[in-house]
Amino acid sequence: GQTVKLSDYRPTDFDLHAVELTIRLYEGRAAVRAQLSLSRRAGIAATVPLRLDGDELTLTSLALDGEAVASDRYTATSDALIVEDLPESARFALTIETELVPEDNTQLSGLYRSNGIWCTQCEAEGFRRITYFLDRPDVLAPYKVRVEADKAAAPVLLSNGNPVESGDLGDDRHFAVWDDPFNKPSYLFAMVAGDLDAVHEPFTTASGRKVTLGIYTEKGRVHQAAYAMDALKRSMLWDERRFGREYDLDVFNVVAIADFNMGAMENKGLNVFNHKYVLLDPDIATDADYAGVETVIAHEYFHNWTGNRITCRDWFQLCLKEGLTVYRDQEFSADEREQTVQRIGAVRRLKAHQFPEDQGPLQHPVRPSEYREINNFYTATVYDKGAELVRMIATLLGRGDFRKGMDLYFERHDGEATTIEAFIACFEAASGTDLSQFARWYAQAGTPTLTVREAYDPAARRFEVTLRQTLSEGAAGTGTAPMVMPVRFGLVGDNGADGDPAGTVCGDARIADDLIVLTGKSASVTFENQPSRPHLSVLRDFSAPVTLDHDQDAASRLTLARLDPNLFNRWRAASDLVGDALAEAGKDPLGDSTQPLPDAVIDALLASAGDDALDPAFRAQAIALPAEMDIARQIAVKVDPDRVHDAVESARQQIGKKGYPVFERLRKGFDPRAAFSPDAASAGTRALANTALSYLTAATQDPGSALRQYDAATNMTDRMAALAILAHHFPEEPGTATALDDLYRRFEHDDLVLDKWFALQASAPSHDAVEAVARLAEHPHFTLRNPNRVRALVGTFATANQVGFHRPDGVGYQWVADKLADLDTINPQIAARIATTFRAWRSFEPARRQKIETTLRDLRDIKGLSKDLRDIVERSLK
Ligand code: B3K
Ligand code: ZN
Repeated sequence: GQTVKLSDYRPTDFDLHAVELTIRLYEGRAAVRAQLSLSRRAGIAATVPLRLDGDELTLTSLALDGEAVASDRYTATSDALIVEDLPESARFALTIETELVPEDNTQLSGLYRSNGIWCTQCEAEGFRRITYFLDRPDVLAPYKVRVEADKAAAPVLLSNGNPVESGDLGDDRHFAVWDDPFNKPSYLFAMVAGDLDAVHEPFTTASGRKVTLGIYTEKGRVHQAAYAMDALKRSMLWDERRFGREYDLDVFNVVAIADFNMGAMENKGLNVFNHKYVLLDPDIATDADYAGVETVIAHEYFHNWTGNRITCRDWFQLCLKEGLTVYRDQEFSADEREQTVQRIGAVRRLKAHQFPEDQGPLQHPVRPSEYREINNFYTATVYDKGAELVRMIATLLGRGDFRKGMDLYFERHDGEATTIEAFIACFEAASGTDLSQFARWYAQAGTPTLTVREAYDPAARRFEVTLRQTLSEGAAGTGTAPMVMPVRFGLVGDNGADGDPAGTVCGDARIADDLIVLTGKSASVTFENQPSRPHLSVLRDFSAPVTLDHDQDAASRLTLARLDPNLFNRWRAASDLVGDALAEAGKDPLGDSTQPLPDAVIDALLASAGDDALDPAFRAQAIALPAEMDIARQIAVKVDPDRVHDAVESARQQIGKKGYPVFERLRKGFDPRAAFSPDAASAGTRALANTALSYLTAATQDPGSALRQYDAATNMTDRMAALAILAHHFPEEPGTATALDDLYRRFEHDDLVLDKWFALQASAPSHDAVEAVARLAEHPHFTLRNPNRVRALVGTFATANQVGFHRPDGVGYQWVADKLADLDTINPQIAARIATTFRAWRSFEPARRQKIETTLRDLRDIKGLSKDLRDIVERSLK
């Protein structure tokens, strides 16, 4: 494959002024006519041809200003159209006709059909699969789109912008015309046509614009869109209040589609969603699903300003829209739900997905400087670490100046395709801060380590804290210079109260209030008048995306786990104590992994769990054990997943036994028949009760209460929680198979619940799991053509079943690799995404490590591998 480099960026030779598209849809084919108004850019020689991108295209006709272009003036291949002898300076109109077969488009990029519905997905480079085009984000134009289709097959015809015209064509066909006045890049184009149900609601913006909101679903499912509609309205209001951003068209439409490569897509005025992130009701969806819908609806809506009104100059700037928009959706969820719980969730995700990426062979900076396949860069690093960088800017500047910087960004760059440099410059201008050193975060890959050492001198009543940052050179080789690290902290007394944070800095740092900003390799901070040794609560709220190395004594850690007034750090203190103990137990091949947790640690966990003054959702987080994958990452070398699993299992039993009275009390206070409400508080109550149930069954080794909860459940959250306990911990119990069959029979016709059914079985930890998933892959409801189904079975097995996937004989690796090879011929983007699971191969004990490496090499040697999958496999082996 060819490598694209940021340093090679240059603007196009031609300007695009307007686009008119006509899309005619028929059974088995689509005819596309694109009329492009273009002109040669000043200074570009008349001999320079126009080169348009294509991908698997068939040209049927080409005209210049209405006249057919002679065949010696152009070259058309499936992936490019080159036209010579174009006017020197005048505008000209190029009319391009292509013909496609949407039914055969299994990659789900470009124009395809999902359950009979025609739809498009263009980011990053899908528009070139519809017509030849300057398919890059810095080419902006207004679009006018006419869609024609059979009335019965597609009564609904949608595109970007505002509807301007529609009518009858005779022959049972009709048309609609849509006009999008906002300049946009091709990746934001969308069209949907089909027999859809819809719900509409009005929304009036702060300045009085009347907008009609629409959500479209497959027939018979529109009643499941109510929560999404509610989340959309709350998102619109929040963006007005928090960022002063209003919506700008007469309509805003969302369409839910069954076959979709990712979560959703922010096309201007016409968001297209994976239906998993729209369709909900209490019978089919869990609380986590509700939270997911709220987040994704908000995220795509927020893109209207951060992504659409202001877009990216090139794909290297992807974090300009994604990191910023994730930051915005995180802030929205924190405001709508509970701040600490949201932050804990975001940090857990960052550590589970971004840290391993940043510490392995697929490492890349938040703004990469080269790629072979851009779709492989929609990563946790670009999205989630990208959001952390925006969060750090907000922390460094403070809320007021951060908002001023955002306002300036919207004012300066509205309508542009711009860069990270331009974004950062707005915050520098608004605050008078020099952010040039901070900008290294965008260029240097890797997770820095923040080392914290403390010393207390009782005679002098002085407490001294030393901070040091280090970054080791990883696969990306992007440098290790010191970065700007905001470190929020508190000095907690034995009574759990924060002391005065005033301290004196020595070295490359500054301190203001409870924030130390480390700018050089190291610095120390001295706190005087400390009559007793304070408990240092450092990196509060995870104020920088770093690995913390703090050799704090056990007494302080336990105090913080019980009393830190910063709840985020209270959670982290407990979760680190547990994580460290489990990593110890999981790593030692001779040690005893049956009592992995010291009593004092369990008591600290139970203190939070039993504290009724705390938010139930927080309490549920406080006693949730780390994922096996997180423990494996902490062990880092010679990992044996079986040992890690055993350590976690015995910790569950230990906590369950010691906490029995607490968990019993929590269960007593829980009414499983209470009417379902998806709000955060109710969800938190369910989370806590279901965590308690899991510990109780671990303590008693009796599935009875889980079986009863499954049968009595009045919502999917409680039902799935019970079923997960049964499938994961009581696989031999006859009632488990009965419950799994029951779920299947109840929901056989609901693909979203079937995904849960597949995923739950794929995640059940056992050495026989590979046989189980192999059997499920033969199930009539399994198909490689639906990304959700593939993720549910293959993706879940490969990422959430450490014991099964890493079976010592390597058959788990082999099974996944075989599926990926098949999938690659159908949908390379999804194959490449799942293949990233192999990237951690160097961290396993020698036998498994060698087997994963062989699996990767065998994959690499397959002829005709897509460039998506090849890129991941080759970089993983590096
Ligand atoms: N921008 C899209 C992701 C497109 C992925 C292309 N491979 C969804 C989002 O981030 O909002
Ligand atoms: Zn996004």
